[in-house]
Amino acid sequence: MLIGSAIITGLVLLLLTLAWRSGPNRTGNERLWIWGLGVGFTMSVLVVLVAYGVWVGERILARADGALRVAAHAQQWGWEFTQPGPDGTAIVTQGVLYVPAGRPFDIEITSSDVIHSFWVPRLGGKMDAVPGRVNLARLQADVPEVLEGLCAEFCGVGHSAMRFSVVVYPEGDFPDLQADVFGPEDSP
Ligand SMILES: [Cu+2]
Repeated sequence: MLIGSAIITGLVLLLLTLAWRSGPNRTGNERLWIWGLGVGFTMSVLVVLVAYGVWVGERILARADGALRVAAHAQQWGWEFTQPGPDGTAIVTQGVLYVPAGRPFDIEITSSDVIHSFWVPRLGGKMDAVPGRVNLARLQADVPEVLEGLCAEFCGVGHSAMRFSVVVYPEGDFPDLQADVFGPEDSP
């Protein structure tokens, strides 16, 4: 973003200099620069950025295609997760979410007290946990690993300790249930 904005700023300054020097009687070449780059280039960049933003936003919308469903319940100051366990039936865990690798899942995000926010930076897609509402996000973890997640909305004195881990396991090979991988003691 820094490089892109530096290039665009440089172009704008160049166009400004051209316009400043030429006065009201512009040559065809200068018109090309001012309209082609000043307007055409800017609009093209904006359209590409907006299209990319819409595409990224669409990807984290839940769809009715039978994807795996899990749930995240936030409260001051911790996370409780509901997900399919080793034998496929639902289990409830504290601070650790288990999801299979390479398969999209929809996560229902709720809160029982104040507004929190579910965020696993490596998976993208940050979603608020709002009392009385169920927010849905679609996520996918591609390879088996353990990811760190956190509350991304200040929610009181225990906010910084409101971390959790996401254990991504190979499909069909549920790992041993474990305690918090990223517990409060790991918080900065
Ligand atoms: Cu918080």
